[in-house]
Amino acid sequence: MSERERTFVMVKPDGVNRGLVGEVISRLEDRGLKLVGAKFMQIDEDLAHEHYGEHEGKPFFEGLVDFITSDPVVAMVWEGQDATRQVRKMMGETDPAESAPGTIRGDYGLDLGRNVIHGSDHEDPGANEREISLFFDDDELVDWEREDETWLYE
Ligand code: IDP
Ligand code: MG
Repeated sequence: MSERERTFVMVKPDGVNRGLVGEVISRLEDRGLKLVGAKFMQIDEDLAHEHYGEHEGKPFFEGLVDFITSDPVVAMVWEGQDATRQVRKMMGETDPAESAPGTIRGDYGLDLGRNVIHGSDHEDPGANEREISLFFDDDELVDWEREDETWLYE
């Protein structure tokens, strides 16, 4: 059985401007994931470079940094069984045009550069922990038990 773990999720500036923050949170909550940290913030240039460091040098990198720093985001940490992989499944593919209806990107996006949500890559070991610590101090994360947790897990 998969471990309960924490993953980093962010509603990007397009999602914030389009009023999709509540929708994203609702979907993750309804699935049974537990919110343990959240921050409404604007990302500065340095943080953008660190967060997207793996893409530095790629043709879309500067545009990506401009976009992600352009307006506020909602940075969050969600906890649950196999959380990183499950959130990625709920997000869809990187390109909304290739994302199945029913996924967040498949329901709310059309363009690769405006794909509403970020989630840690489950295929990149340690990406979740690395991204969480980039955006949150330990004392900004809350250990708590959801009232329905005993009904979510066997
Ligand atoms: P992911 O967000 O699904 O993990 P990554 O490959 O890590 O996808 O790329 C990070 C972000 O960079 C994407 O979510 C998207 O916003 C942007 N991006 C990736 N590839 C392209 C591209 O070819 N053109 C424009 N933007 C891109
Ligand atoms: Mg990625």
